[in-house]
Amino acid sequence: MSSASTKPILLYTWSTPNGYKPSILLEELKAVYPGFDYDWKSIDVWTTNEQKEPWFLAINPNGRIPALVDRSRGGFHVFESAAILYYLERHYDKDHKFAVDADKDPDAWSEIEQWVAFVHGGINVIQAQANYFRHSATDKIEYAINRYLNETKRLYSVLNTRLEGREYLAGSGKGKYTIADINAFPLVNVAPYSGINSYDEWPNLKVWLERIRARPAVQAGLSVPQALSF
Ligand SMILES: N[C@@H](CCC(=O)N[C@@H](CS)C(=O)NCC(=O)O)C(=O)O
Repeated sequence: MSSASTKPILLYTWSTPNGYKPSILLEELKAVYPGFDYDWKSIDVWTTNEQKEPWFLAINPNGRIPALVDRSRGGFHVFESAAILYYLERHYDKDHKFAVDADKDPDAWSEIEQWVAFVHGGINVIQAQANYFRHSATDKIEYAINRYLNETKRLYSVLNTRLEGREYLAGSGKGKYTIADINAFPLVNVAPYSGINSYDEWPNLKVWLERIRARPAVQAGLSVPQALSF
């Protein structure tokens, strides 16, 4: 990556579900808006702890990935994966390909916000705890492992119910592929790492997952900085 890059967005990321949310949307934007492109910088949050260095804390005071700098808007900083999706949508998706026009269709926009909030405040947090107690905690606390695993499953059931007769989480009719789906997909996609070995109890969610996985931009986004294997 050249320091003289003319690409508007510089994304700081790593191969995790939260990191993949913006890289998927950026790849989707690249696919539909000729000339749009972005740079990314890998922050290895597992081994380097670069995310806790002062230069990075100036971008994200929470010291976590993802975060971005918008060179075309005076170096404006954005952190929190869901906020990044909203930001990119507002400034780089002028035709509302991955959302709706909030002024023209405020209820459809509200639905997007609701499903983003449900995942950001729910699955994001709970599944992270499921992962922590399963993989990282030095004490294997059965109660905590089961509590967060079961709560993750309950939240998946809410998504599954929402997806009954629908293809996507928000939008009228069968729904429209939006940032609500992009925000949820990378988490559901790593369910096996969280101790969920089969999606069979959520048939609507399973089909939704496959539908989104099949998108070329999603596959491209899942390889920034690299594909996750576990
Ligand atoms: N709520 C934040 C969560 C970000 C987060 O937890 N990032 C993890 C990787 S998925 C991280 O940077 N961990 C390194 C650390 O905690 O130091 C978001 O949605 O952006």
